[in-house]
Amino acid sequence: MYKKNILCITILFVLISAFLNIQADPRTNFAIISPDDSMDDIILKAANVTPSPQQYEWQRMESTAFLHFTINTFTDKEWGEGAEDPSLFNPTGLDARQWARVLKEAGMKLAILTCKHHDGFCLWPSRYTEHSVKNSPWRDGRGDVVREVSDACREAGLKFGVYLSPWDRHEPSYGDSPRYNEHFKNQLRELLTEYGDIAEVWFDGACGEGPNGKRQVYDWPGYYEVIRELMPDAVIAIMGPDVRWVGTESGYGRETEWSVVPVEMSDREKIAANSQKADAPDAFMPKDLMDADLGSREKIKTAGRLIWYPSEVDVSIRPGWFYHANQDDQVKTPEKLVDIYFSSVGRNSLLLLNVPPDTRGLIHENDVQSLRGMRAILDDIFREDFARGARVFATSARNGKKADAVVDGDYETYWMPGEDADHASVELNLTGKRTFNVILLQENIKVGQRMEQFRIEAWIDNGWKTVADGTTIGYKRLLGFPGITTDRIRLTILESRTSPALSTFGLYNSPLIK
Ligand code: FUL
Repeated sequence: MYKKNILCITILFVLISAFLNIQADPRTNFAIISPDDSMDDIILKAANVTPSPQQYEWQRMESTAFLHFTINTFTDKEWGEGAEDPSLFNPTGLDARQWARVLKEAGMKLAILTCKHHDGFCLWPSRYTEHSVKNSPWRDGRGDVVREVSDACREAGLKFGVYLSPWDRHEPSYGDSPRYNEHFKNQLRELLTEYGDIAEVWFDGACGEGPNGKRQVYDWPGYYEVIRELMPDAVIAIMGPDVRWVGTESGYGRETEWSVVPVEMSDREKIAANSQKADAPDAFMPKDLMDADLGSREKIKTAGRLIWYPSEVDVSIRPGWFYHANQDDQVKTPEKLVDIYFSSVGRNSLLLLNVPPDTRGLIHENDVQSLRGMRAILDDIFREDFARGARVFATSARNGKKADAVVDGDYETYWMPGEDADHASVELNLTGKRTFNVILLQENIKVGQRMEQFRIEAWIDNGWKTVADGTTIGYKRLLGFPGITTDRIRLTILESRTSPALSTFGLYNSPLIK
C-alpha cells in the first residue's frame, strides 16, 4: 500500500512537472496583451515572442537575391502596360545556370524570380492565360523560365522563391473580383505544385487599374490559404504575415530594428490565435512600416497584440529593378554593396538584393564583377575572428549559459546573465593585442529579441574607453568604428527586456572602415 502511494505520488509529480514545463515555456510568435497587463508584463511578453520555424530558417539565410526579368527587360521599361506583344520576349542566350552560379558565388542562399510582374506576362506556360512565354519566339514557345531557374537554383544549392504580382494589367478578369481571385489562385497553384520546393512567396501590394479600368479587391486570406496548404514551409513576404518590408528600397535598414512589433486589432483573441495562419488576413500589418520606430517600449505599451514580424531589405544592384542597357555603368560598386550588407544583414534584417538579367538572358558582366568584388571584401573581413580563443568573464551567468558561448562559433549556444541583466557585462581577454574596427553581435532569436541598449568598451591606455554604443541586436548586429588596438573588450547591458541570450561577440577588421 505504502509503495503504491509512493508510486502514485511519483507519477503525479512527474505529470505536474511535465505540465509546468509546458506552461513555463511561454514562447510563441505572437502575444496577446490584456488590458490588465502592467508595463512590466507587456515587456516580458514582448521578450518571449519568437520566430516560427519558417521565420527562423528564413532569417538564417541572411543574404538572398531577387531576379527581375520579364517583357520589361525587352521594352526597356520598369512597369509594363499589359498590352505588350509576347513576341517581344526573346532572350538570345538565356542561361539560368549562369544566374544561379553567380548568385551562389556571391553568397546568396535563395533567389526569387518575378514569375509575373504588373504587366501580366507569365514566365511559365500558365494554363490560365495566353499572355506568356508559350506565345513568344523564345525556345519556339516551348520554354519555361520558371522551370529553368528553379532547376538551376536547386542544382546550385540555392532555395527558390516566387514573386507573383496580384496587380495584373493584362488579365481581362482583373477588377472582376471573385473571377480574378480564382484566376490568381489557379496561377499560384501552378507555381506551388509544379516547380518543387518554394521557400518564399513575395507579394507586392500594388493595386492599380486593370485593362478594363476596374480595380480589384484582393482575396488575401484565400491566397494565403492556398500557400499554407500547398507549401506550408514557405514564408509569405511583404503583403503577407511572415516577413515585413523594411520600409525603404535604399538598402539601409534601421539601426534600432525590432522583429517584435505591435499590431492593433479589434478582435484580439481571434487574430492572435490565427497569427501567421491563413485566416488572419489583415492581422499582421503594423500601421506605418516607414516609421523610424516600430517596436520600442513606447510603441508596444499600447499594443493589443505583439507579433514576430522580421524585416527584409529589398534593393537593386542597379537604379532600376529591371535591366536597362543605359544603366550598365551605374551598377553599385563592391564597396557600396558591402555597406548595404552591413546596413541590412548587420541591422537585424535580411538582404534581398535584386540582380536583373539582361536581354541576352544573362547576368551582365558589370553586375558579376561587382558581386564578386563584394564577396571578396566580405570574405576578407570575416576570415579571422579575433575573439576566438579569448578567455571570457561575465558578471553573472544563468546555469549552463556560460559566457564563453559567445566566442565558440556556435549560434545555438549563448550566454545569459542572471537576474541583474541591466548592467551585467561580458568581457573578452584576447589571446594578444589585436587591431579591429568591426564588432559582430548576435542574440539567439529562438529565445527572443531582448537587448535594448548596450555599450562596448575597450581597455586602452590603462582605462576603459567607449568604442561604440548600440540599441537593438536581434539576429545580427554589425558595428563599425575607427580601428582600435587592445587585448580586452567588454559589452555592458544598459537596458534589456529581460536577460538576453547573447550567442556571438565577434571582432573583425574591415579595410573599408578607416
Ligand atoms: C515594387 C514594384 O512595383 C517594382 O516594380 C518592383 O517589383 C519592387 C520590388 O516592388 O513595388
